[in-house]
Amino acid sequence: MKFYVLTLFPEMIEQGLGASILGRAQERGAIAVRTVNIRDFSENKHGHVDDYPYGGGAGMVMQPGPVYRACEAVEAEIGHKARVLYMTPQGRVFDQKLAGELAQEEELIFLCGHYEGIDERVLEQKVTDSVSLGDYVLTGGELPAMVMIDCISRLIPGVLSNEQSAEVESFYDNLLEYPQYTRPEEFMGLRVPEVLLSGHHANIEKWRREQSIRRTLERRPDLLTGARLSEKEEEFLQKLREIT
Ligand code: 4G0
Repeated sequence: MKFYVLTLFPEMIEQGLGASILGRAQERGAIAVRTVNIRDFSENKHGHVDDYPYGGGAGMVMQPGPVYRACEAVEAEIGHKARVLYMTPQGRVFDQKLAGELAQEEELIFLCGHYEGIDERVLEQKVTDSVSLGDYVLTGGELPAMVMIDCISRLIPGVLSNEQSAEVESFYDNLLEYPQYTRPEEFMGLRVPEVLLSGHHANIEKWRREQSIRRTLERRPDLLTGARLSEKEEEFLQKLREIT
């Protein structure tokens, strides 16, 4: 997968995605991240890429020209159509399902806006998907783009090790993760649940599933409608619902 990021702050993207698992994935060639500085496509002698909003109002708006030319440059390099994702609070809310869909693409182009947004006309011309991370406003689209690239990358073969890959499954069940424990066996008087020390793998598996169900009911009951539970697990959930 090749990610292109159109931004006024390429260092932010390079720094953010250059460390840890995604940094190593780039070194291995499992993913590639190419930043494109929108400012390089300014035709203004000062390198300006923003101006006052027509009709008045607070803040500045990114001009269409530099964004259009930056996008054309990337499209020319790719040589075929690619999805252009615009990070905006007004977009479709990003989730694991959309991540899975986007992970099937060969290239993705991320457009990061700043100021009060980008001139609507270039968005009409170039954006295929407006995407939001949630109902809050940030200073720019860079952090949302990095979140999405992280989430999509871990679905791409060769990014996670085999050991890490097992965890990819968890969210697909629509259940939250069970609690984890490591040494010491007792911390501030709190013991690790006895079943985890038993070595009885079937019991451990059952306990973990039940913890996941309990936790999802308590914290994210909305997820449970999409969870695939066995008959026994449905009974367990019914019991929990009777108590609370
Ligand atoms: C476009 C995305 C970009 C328009 C971007 C702001 C939050 C998200 C930006 C605006 C962002 C998100 C209209 C404020 C940059 N903030 N929730 N900031 N407006 O995904």
